[in-house]
Amino acid sequence: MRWVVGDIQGCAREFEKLLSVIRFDPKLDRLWCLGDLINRGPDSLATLRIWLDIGGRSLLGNHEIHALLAYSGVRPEPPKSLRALFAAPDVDELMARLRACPVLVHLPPSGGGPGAWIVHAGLNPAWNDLPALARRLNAEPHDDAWLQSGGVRFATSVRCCTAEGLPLKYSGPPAGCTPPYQPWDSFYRGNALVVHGHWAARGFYRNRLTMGLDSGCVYGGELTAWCQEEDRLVRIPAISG
Ligand SMILES: [Mn+2]
Repeated sequence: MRWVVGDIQGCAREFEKLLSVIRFDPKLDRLWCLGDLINRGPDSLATLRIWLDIGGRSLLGNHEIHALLAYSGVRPEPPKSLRALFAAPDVDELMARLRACPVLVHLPPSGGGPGAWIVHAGLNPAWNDLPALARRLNAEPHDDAWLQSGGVRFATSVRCCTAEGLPLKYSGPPAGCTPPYQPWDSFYRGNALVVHGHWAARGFYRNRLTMGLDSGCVYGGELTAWCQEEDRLVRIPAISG
């Protein structure tokens, strides 16, 4: 099975619980995280260790970008919740793994389940040729300039934007996006399913062609995973304490 998992944000215990509930088998199954594996939550380092252990893959999220820029000194202070990660003996290797993550990926249809594009936050209304964009963005050198470039920033941070693709700095629920701003997905004119994370205040939702899997585990919500073959959801409540 191929599983797509929403924002974990250092919630290692819920991640472990999810893997056990879905009986994840690294020999048979594949796991794609939507980005924001780390930061904010209780244990970013353990989350990365589990992720690597099971051969997981991930998209780049805005929290990975933030961590990578802090690690290379572009941003002055590492966030507090990343101190254990930055102090790990193999931090160079862990950061290299995060830096290698792609921004936009197509999952071909599998076992009767629909194909899907996956991206951390969303798509710009101006992006018409997703295969060409994905090839170009993912193939560019993943240096600090790339992490801060327009396309990467948009795909990893948008929630609301204008029809022309001008993003609004906003993290509240969709109803708070007032014209000319709208949730980015209301401008999506493609015909393939797009699965994304990043919008905890929106929570899990599914429309005809877009689905959001960030159900705010780090805020006491749930960790949500989607099984592509069976087009099925599994939701793990946040573990308190
Ligand atoms: Mn995010």
